[in-house]
Order: sequence, then structure tokens, then C-alpha cells
Amino acid sequence: MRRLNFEVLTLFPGILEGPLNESILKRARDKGLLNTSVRNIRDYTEDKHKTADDSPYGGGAGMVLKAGPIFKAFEAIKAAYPGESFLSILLSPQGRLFDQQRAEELSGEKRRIILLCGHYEAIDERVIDALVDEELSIGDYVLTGGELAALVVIDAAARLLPGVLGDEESAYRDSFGDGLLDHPHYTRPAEFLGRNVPDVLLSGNHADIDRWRRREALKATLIKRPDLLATADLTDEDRKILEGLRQELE
Ligand code: 4GY
Repeated sequence: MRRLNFEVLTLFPGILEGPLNESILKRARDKGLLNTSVRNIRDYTEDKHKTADDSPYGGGAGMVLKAGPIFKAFEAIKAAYPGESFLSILLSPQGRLFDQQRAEELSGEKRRIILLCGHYEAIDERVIDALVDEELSIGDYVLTGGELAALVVIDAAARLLPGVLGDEESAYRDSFGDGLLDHPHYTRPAEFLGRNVPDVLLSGNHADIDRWRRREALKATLIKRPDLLATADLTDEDRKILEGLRQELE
């Protein structure tokens, strides 16, 4: 059985709680496919005020997460799993962009994955130098902290584990698997606000339906995210369809 193990380090464990305890992630945890532990960095401070951050050397606004408590937290994690190996990831806008390919790789990761979440302005660089294997960004914008990004990484990787999605849901696994956008979907009623479901979807002809869906996926990608076509898994037939679509859309 493939299983994912995450250790999240954060000053705000409560942010992770809701999402890990709902819906598919909750079910994956209950099935033992996804194992998550969320630790509060503040628990690893050693002064009486439990100081986790401090003002930056060199001056300026904002606070910097102190190295000490994070080092202690890493030591505690390593002591809790003797002989295990770890992959530590810092969520930060300075990281490499997280994408479906990285999600697929992480879903097969054997090591325990430490997700380090910064908050406030920054994190002491010595943490990154000494403890962080990889920096990941979920997009080119700045969050108040890495917690939401950590949830995105957990969610995207966990849903790719065999057994996490049920049969009903698992078709959705393919939607980005080939690097294309999804085709349109419809459910009852067949007419809504004067708009009809495409006839082919009511035809019962599954070869036609598959061809229609592929063409619509190619069309959506061409119109909305043409950049994805450079790296998508395309057959010769796909390329012909795309040529036809380009003509039509001119
Ligand atoms: N974007 N992708 C992101 C982020 C918040 C200051 C370091 C992102 O992953 N994380 O914006 N994180 C910052 C806040 C400390 C993390």
C-alpha cells in the first residue's frame, strides 16, 4: 500500500485543521493512506516568552522567524522517527513553482515529508541553508504564511495515491494527467435556461463521446492556456485536431 507521511511545522496549526478533517483528505487519513502530523514551532522555543520571531538584522520592518526553534523542531521530528529519511520543503514565493508533475513525484515519495511554513515576513536564511532540501511556491503571489500552500501540496499529492479517490471521483485523475485542461461536463436536466447538453453526450456512442471530449479538452487548452500545449502529451491525431481548431478560431 502506498502511503504519504507529512510533518507540518507552523506557528498556526489551527489553519491546517479544518481542511485535513473534511472530505477526501479526512477519508484518506481514516484509511491510513495519508498520515499527517502538525507541530507548533512555538512548542520548540526555549525562553519563557516562547519567542519564535525577532526583528531583522540590518533593520527594516517585519519580523523574521528565528532559526533556533525550527532547528529544535527538526531535531524532535528526527528523534521521533529513528532511522527514517526525510525530505524537507519550505513553502515560499522564492521556491520553484509547484505543478502537477511535482505533485505526482511527491505522491510517490517514500521519505517522510517535512513541510515548513513561514509566517510574517521571512525566515532566518540559516534554516534554508542547513535544513531545507527544496523550496516550493504555489504561485507568484504572497500569502500571509505557508500554511495554505502546505495544504495545497498535501491535497494535490494525496489525491494521486491509489485508493484516495473513489471510483466515482477517480476519472478526474486524468484531467490534468496528460497536461491538458478538462473538457466541459454536464448533468441533468438536458435543457437548462434554454441551453442544451451537446447531442453527442446523449447519443450513447462512447467512441464519439471520447473523441468529442478529447477535442473539447484540446480546444479549452488552446483558448485558455495555449502555453500548456508545449508540454502536453499529444498524439499525431491531437496535433491534426489542433490544426483544425486553429483554422476555425481564426
Ligand atoms: N506563494 N507559495 C507561498 C507564500 C508566505 C513569509 C515565507 C507561496 O508557497 N508559499 O506566499 N508563503 C510567506 C510568508 C515567510 C512564506
